[in-house]
Amino acid sequence: MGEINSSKKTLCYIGLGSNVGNRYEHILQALELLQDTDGVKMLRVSALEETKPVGPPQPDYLNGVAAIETTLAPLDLLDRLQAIEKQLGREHIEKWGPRTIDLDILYYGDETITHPRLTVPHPEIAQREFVQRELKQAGYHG
Ligand code: A4P
Ligand code: MG
Repeated sequence: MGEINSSKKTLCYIGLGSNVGNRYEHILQALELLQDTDGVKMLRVSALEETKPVGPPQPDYLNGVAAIETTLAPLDLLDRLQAIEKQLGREHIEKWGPRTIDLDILYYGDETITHPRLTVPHPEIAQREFVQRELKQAGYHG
C-alpha cells in the first residue's frame, strides 16, 4: 500500500558560503529566499564566520550553517538551492573557485545519497573544521 511521503519532514543542514562582493548581504539574502521556500522551515542559523579559502588562492569566505526542516525530496531541495544561487548572480567559473554564494546540502536527515548530482553527507565536512563548528551551533549533534 502506498504511503503518502510527500509530507514527511526531514531535518537538514545547509552550508552557506560567499567570498565575492557583499558577503554578508549574499548570505542574508540566501537565508531569506530559503525561508520563503514552500516546504522549508528555517529552524536555526549558526554564527557567520570568516574563513581562509580552501582551494585555489582567492578572497576569504564568510561561512555559516542553517538548520531547516523540509518536505522537499533531496533533488528538489538541490534544485531550489541552485535556483537561489542563480538568483543571487552566481556564475560557475571554476571548481572551488570564488563565488557570490555557495549552498551545499551537508546532511539530509541521516540519509546517505550517492547520485551524479548529489553526494550526502557532503564529502568535505570532515576536512573543514569551521563547518563542524557551525554545524554544532546550528544544533547538529551527530
Ligand atoms: N553536488 C554534489 N553534492 C552536493 C551537495 N551535497 N550539495 C553537486 C550541493 N551540491 C552538491 O557544485 C558542483 C556540483 O556539486 C553541483 O552542481 C551539485 O550537483 P558547485 O557548488 O557548482 O561547485 P563547487 O562548490 O566548486 O564544488 P563543490 O564540490 O560543491 O565544492 P565545495 O565543497 O562546495 O567547495 N573555502 C572556504 N573557506 N569556505 C567555503 O565555503 N567552499 C568551496 C567550495 C571551496 N573553498 C571554500 C569554500
Ligand atoms: Mg558547492
